[in-house]
Amino acid sequence: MITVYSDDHVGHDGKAELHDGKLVPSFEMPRRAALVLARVQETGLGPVMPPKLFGLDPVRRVHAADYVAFLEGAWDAWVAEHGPWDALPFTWIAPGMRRVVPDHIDGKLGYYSFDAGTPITAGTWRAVRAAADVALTGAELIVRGERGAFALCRPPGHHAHRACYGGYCFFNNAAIAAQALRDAGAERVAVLDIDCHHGNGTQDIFYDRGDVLFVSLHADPVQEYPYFLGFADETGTGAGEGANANYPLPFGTDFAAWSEALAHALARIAAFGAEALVVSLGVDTFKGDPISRFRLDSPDYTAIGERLAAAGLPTLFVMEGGYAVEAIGLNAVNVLQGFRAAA
Ligand code: SP5
Ligand code: ZN
Repeated sequence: MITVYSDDHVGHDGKAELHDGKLVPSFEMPRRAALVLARVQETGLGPVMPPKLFGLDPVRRVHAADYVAFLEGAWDAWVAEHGPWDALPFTWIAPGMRRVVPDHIDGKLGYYSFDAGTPITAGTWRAVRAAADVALTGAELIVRGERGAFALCRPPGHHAHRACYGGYCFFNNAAIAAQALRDAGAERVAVLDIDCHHGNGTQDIFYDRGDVLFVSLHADPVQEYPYFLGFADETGTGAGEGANANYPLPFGTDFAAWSEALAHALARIAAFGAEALVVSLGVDTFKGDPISRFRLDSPDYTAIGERLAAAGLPTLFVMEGGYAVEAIGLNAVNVLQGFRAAA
């Protein structure tokens, strides 16, 4: 299986996020991608290739133009106002307030975000562009007939909405890839999100569309971030009615229970008649993850890969979360090896 990877992620290097009332070192760090790449190489999963450059047009197929322009200029605007340390928002729009774009960078950060865990740093723009190119290159491999491909994206993407960042995510790499697959001729595309957190951004981007099915297994939002989306009664709207399926699971979920939900998710994907599958591959379901509360173990990831292969679809894996850094390579690449062996 081909892995697509770019070093351009390293400059996205947040110092701190707001966690349990304190500013703590960012869980989402450059070493994550380095360790996944090292594991890809050490296991001989397959060749590693750099991304092609696609520009911003395919990004704007799922993100608002003003949002993309904001991200491009955010670091410079922040530095001009505050100096060269991480840009973090501190206030947001609540119901009853006005949705007007502020002039001031502090207002803009709140306008275009939904949490205080997602710093913008000197290399963020370059990293998010590269991650989109990595996802798009992976999608192109699938279009060209690969059975599976791995887009080793960093930063992750599934929390990013059409015009809003958060949850360590800026561009929604999986959504960009799914849209690219549609634009390349796939009539129906499914996105299966197995990150421990609900893929609120991906869900919202495709919520009113019947051509992209979004299915997510995640910690129940009554207990876990992102709290405000990801409930089981969210089934899509308009043309998208029936093309969204959430499987919220309680803290402490082990592989047996998780696996049962996966069977339901895969049945939904089969019934939908997808021509291609995008997997939002988070491994923060691992029992050792520092910010999550599921109980999956490393060998379970191999079994997940085998189960995904059995769906029989051309499959693009897009890297999302996973913060037990020492185990991230093992867990992520176990999924890919399981898939490759069974495909
Ligand atoms: C891509 C991805 O996995 N993003 C995750 C972003 C999660 N950020 C907030 C995590 C909050 C976890 N809260 C745990 C509280 C423990 N006291
Ligand atoms: Zn996550």
